[in-house]
Amino acid sequence: MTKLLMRALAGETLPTPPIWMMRQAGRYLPEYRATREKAGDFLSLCYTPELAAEVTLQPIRRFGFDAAILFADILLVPQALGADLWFVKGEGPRLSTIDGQADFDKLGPVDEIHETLGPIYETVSILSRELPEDVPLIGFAGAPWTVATYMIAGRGTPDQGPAHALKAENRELFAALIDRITEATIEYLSRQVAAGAECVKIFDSWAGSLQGHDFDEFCIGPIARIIAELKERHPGIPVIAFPREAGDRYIGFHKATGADCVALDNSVSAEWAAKYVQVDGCVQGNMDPRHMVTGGQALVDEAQAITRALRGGPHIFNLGHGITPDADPDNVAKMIEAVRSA
Ligand code: 1CP
Repeated sequence: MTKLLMRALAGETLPTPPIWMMRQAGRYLPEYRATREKAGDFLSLCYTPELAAEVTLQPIRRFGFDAAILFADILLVPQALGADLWFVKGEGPRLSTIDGQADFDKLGPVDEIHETLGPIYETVSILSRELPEDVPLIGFAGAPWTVATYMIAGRGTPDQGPAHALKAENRELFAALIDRITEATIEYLSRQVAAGAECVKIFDSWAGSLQGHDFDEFCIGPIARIIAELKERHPGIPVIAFPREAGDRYIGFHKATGADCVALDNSVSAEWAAKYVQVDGCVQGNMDPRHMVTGGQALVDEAQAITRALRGGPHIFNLGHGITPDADPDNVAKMIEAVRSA
């Protein structure tokens, strides 16, 4: 198999890890900004298959990454369930909020999400035709907890306060919301795989704000359910799970969820992850995205240190979180060169 990413996901230890980058299609690239301009706004870009496929391909052409990630957003699932969604320039996403039962009751049924999400499956099928032979496509969705935090608050929050409040006030309603998102996510990812995604990633960006039993119930539980159902429907489909800032809860995360690969944020060291997480399977990560802004020898040293620390087992090189709009594209090329020559 020539696809390095698929080999790492299958548990192979490789001399050079496959490389891709969270938010690799994004505002740090002039060609992305040009296509985005053409699309008008961010959501139009997500829902126009030819343009979404184009921005997915741009970083592959420019840098020769070992994987492509579908251009879309985790907030399309709430929108498909009936939430209002819009983006405020310079600020970020806004959604209608969920304060109680009445708001929950307004959400639509899971089997209607495809009416909204159809263009996304079309983007996947364009990409599965147009990507180079050796570059697999990663489909993705947000994990139920992270998606719920946006649906409840109606926006990104520093501490996910509104979601924690609803969980404390009405745990039954909160659990019903998590279930609805879980079921929608299974259908959404399953369609992405049917359309040609060769791997899927589940982003639990706010996993780190769940503790103890809540982490088991609302991070591990829904992710394990999604993975089990996907593997039942699509035997062998590899899954990457990203419980960002999970800290010591990264330990055992492969086994607890059935994920083939666990993605690490940059708050844990690569040495620690090699010892406690990579023993259970493939890991992905985990360079601080700030190096893509600051560059220099520190970038090279850090990229090589991570590569060497995780060389004893299956590893996919990535950042610990998304690349930021102020990053310099030359630093991306420098990172790839550093990893491949480590
Ligand atoms: O103006 C723009 O171009 C919008 C910026 C942008 C982009 C490029 C947003 C808005 N979403 C995306 C694409 C995106 N989002 C991808 C595409 C594939 C890639 O290149 O990686 C992916 C995988 C996501 C996932 C996503 N969206 C996450 C999970 C990963 C993470 O970064 O933690 C989250 C939390 C979102 C919500 C979201 N969408 C956009 C923004 C600015 C945010 C964060 C909002 C907040 O918390 O304040």
